[in-house]
Amino acid sequence: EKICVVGLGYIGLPTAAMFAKVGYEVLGVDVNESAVKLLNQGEIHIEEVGLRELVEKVVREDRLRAATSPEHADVFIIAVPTPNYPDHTANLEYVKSATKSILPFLKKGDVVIVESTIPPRTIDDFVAPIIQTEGWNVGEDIFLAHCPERVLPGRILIELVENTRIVGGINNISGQKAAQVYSSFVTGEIIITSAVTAEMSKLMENTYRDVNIALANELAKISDKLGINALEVIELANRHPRVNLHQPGPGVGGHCLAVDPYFIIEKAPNESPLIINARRINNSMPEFVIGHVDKIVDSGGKVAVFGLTYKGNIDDVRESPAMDVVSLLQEGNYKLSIYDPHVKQAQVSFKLSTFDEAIDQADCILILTDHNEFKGLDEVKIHSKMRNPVVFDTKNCANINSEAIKYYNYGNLYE
Ligand code: SAJ
Repeated sequence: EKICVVGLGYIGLPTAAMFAKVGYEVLGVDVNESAVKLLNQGEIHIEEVGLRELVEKVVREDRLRAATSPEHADVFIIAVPTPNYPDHTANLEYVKSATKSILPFLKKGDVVIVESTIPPRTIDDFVAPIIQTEGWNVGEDIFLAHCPERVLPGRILIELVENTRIVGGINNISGQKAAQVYSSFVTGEIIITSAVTAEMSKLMENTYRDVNIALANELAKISDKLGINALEVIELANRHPRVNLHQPGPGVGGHCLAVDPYFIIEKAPNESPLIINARRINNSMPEFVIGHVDKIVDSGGKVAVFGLTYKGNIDDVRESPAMDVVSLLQEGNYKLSIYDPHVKQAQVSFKLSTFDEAIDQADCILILTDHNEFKGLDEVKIHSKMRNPVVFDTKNCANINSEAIKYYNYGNLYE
């Protein structure tokens, strides 16, 4: 059988490689010509643990190749991005053009699967009608399903195989056909449901996390006002068997949690006040951080920002709250140095410093990301090189032991 995967990003490429590994003939399609060229040489344009080796092998064995347009196949998988427009509604242009691009190559009995994260009802109201324009009876001639991806960057190749997979068919037979496709490599459970339930389940997973983080961030603000150690409260409350408070931080980033809840809000704004407020609270955290930097550092002082990525030990700065904190600091009256061992200079428009440059004569180290490198900082160096040895750790990750360094996290900001 032949599979055509449209979109060779963080999801499409590993998925294509996995199908090739288990014996399908796979064509990967992308508009990015250099990515296509690289792939045909057995190389990859993104970073993911284990992916390089896998792709090299399946390309060498002629089971995976890439092109800029689709071909006839038995299964089509659409894994293109669905970014937000500036007003936060979903931009479905890539889904639309990907779906249109496969139309000339469809034959009776083909299976079409959308993996991209999409607002509820998109399969029924947007994707199916595009396929119907060619005269196909969707659900009878062409089987259509939404199978959302749920993998965590850094663990993609493991989670693709082991996670439970939700398969939402436009009708039952479509669900069954799509489930059969995934059963070739998924060892986790495969659960068949409707397309709209699959769409909503995916969105609620990320919304659940966003709302819970907002609750933790709100707790941090309340505790700050009342002089309570928020981090200790979280630890103790979580000793309850049915409580799982999340961790507060400088905000929520990434292209999933900070984006997906808006897909629900867009469809039912009046019914989503909790989700809307969670987004507001999380978006307000960079200002909360700045408010405290203002208290800790005198005007004209030097702030050493540690960490720019949206979470620890990755190189992704997209939608990162740390980038918002940097913009706000740039507007304020500070000298700034910025250090992130995972970010390359070409990724950002401001100058990056080394650790030594960053802390030199600084008045505060501001930790915004929980990279492993920040978990055991050189306290002797910090103490000797900083003008004022102060650390403000918004991720509660640095283990500062020296009494000579003033250490703040969300547990003692009120001090
Ligand atoms: N964060 C907190 N406090 C916490 C946990 C996370 O502030 O207690 C912040 C992180 O620092 C980061 C953001 O939340 O800025 C998101 O990080 P994350 O690790 O929660 O998730 P992502 O965005 O890397 O990946 C999520 C995952 N979804 C869930 O865990 C429900 C992943 O499984 C999805 O596949 C992915 O979104 C996606 O593609 O939708």
